[in-house]
Amino acid sequence: MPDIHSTPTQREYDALIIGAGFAGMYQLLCLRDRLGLNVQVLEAGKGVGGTWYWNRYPGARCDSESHAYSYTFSKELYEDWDWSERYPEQPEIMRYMNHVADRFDLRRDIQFDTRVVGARYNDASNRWTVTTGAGETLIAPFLITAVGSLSTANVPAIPGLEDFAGEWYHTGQWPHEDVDFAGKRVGLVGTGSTGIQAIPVIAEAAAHLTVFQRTANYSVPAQNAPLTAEFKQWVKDSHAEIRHVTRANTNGQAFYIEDRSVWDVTPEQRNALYDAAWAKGGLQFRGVFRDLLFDKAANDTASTFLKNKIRQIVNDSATAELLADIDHPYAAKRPPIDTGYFETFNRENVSLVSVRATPIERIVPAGIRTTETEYPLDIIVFATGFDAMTGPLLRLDIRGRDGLSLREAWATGPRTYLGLQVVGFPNLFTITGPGSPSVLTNMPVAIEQHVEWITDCIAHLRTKGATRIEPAAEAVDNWVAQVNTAANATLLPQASSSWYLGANVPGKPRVFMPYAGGMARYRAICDEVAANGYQGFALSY
Ligand code: N01
Repeated sequence: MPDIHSTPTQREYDALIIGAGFAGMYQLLCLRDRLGLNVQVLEAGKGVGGTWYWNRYPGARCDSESHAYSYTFSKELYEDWDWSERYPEQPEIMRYMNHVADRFDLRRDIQFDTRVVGARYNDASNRWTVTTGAGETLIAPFLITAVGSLSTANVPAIPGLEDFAGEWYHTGQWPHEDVDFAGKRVGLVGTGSTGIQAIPVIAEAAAHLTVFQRTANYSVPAQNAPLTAEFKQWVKDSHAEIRHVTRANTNGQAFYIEDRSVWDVTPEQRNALYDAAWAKGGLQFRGVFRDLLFDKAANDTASTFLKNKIRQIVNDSATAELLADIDHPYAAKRPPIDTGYFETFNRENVSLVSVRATPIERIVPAGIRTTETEYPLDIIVFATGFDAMTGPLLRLDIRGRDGLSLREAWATGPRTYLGLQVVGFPNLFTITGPGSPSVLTNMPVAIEQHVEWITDCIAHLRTKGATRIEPAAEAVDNWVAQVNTAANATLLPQASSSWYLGANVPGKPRVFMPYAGGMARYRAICDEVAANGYQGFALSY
């Protein structure tokens, strides 16, 4: 029975943050503990973790190395935490994030189980009103989205899904209970980083696994392993050095791209370098030569090496050819790394279907039907990625001045200044928003940079007595042009099916969304903008 004394709740804060992943947790800490603001975080999940809270599919593991995939803002936190493996598994990342939440007493200002369904800016009061799914309203002058770039699941609209008699899952909305694959015929759609992580693990558990591949993909072995005591000690002793490297390079990783061209070495030396990088494993493969992402002929040498590896590993030549039939330059799509991916296709219980050659026609109660045949299945796993970068923001139904919706403002693609702010949406900050390096980097590094910049900006506004910040239209035009120039200087736009371009979501504008000019350059631009009195932004008093 409803309480007759209850009134609609309307709570006021200095700042509201949406999301309690890496970004929201650190933003809370900065605004609350460093600036002394009254802050509320709203989080849809029942716990902290953000993207990692939902992405708990079999084999989920970070592709950045653990010593780089950490907060670095606190030396004590960095030195106290022990990662167990070279690449942390999802449960270990969740333990880390819960440890951070406890250590900094963050939970008391996070409201869990709360999905934001709308945010409106009121020009007269210069306040944001945020509405939750339960009908609460919260008000604050500053609204900060910390919703991640890869958090809106892309479930393909394949006809017949609702009729499927078995179970189906999307990797980005994985249930918290175990999914039992034993004795089951499983179909997995998608061979991006997620599918490539999940396929070997599901293949071990299932009676049979059918992989439905649309675009073949490169992959380099992760060479994951438990960390030795010696390495762990080195990490603890090297906080300053690791923090410096991750902040000084282009991709936020703990390694530099070699300052060496593909054409500086002989073909034999080149292959030896690729072999060594393959044996070492991981995303460093991209760093063997500086021109891999800029010179197509240079990239072809890496591409040929990697396709030959597939042919060496996979026994069945027809399957090997399907897997090696890759249509884009190496690393023009986010390069996956794996543990036994190509080897999995040598198992008796695994088969590969090219849905490029024989597209999926529909899902039927018994399984998946392609133009060629029907595949009987008990479970379908969609490893079909995300409505990346813009999806998590657009689903919040954000409306700025005069009711302008973000969806309208971005009808032809995202338009931001530095990936941080949007014209018509004063005092809204988008952590790792489109137009910032975000997904082209190691995310915690991009997050720390954005959070610290936003914190300094809000501190500056308060010191100066300014109440409102919004980018100038000209600054946005100029930044959008710089984002395009940076992308066009690379091979990245050549991967026509890439989610960087929004190509994986039907009807989404084809715009290269992240800033490809490198994390170090981007940081320098942001620092300069701030040093010049927030150049390109209009401050009102
Ligand atoms: O998603 P994806 P993901 N029918 O979009 C296919 C990060 N990540 O979840 O290429 C058939 O890359 C699609 O085919 P195509 C990482 O940044 C990080 O794998 O569109 N197939 C593709 O093969 C990564 O890049 C970690 O032709 C369909 C696949 O599904 C990002 O997340 C770990 C289809 C989707 O690949 C996204 O990776 C894992 C359809 N209708 C992921 N629709 C870390 O380590 C889509 N596909 C931190």
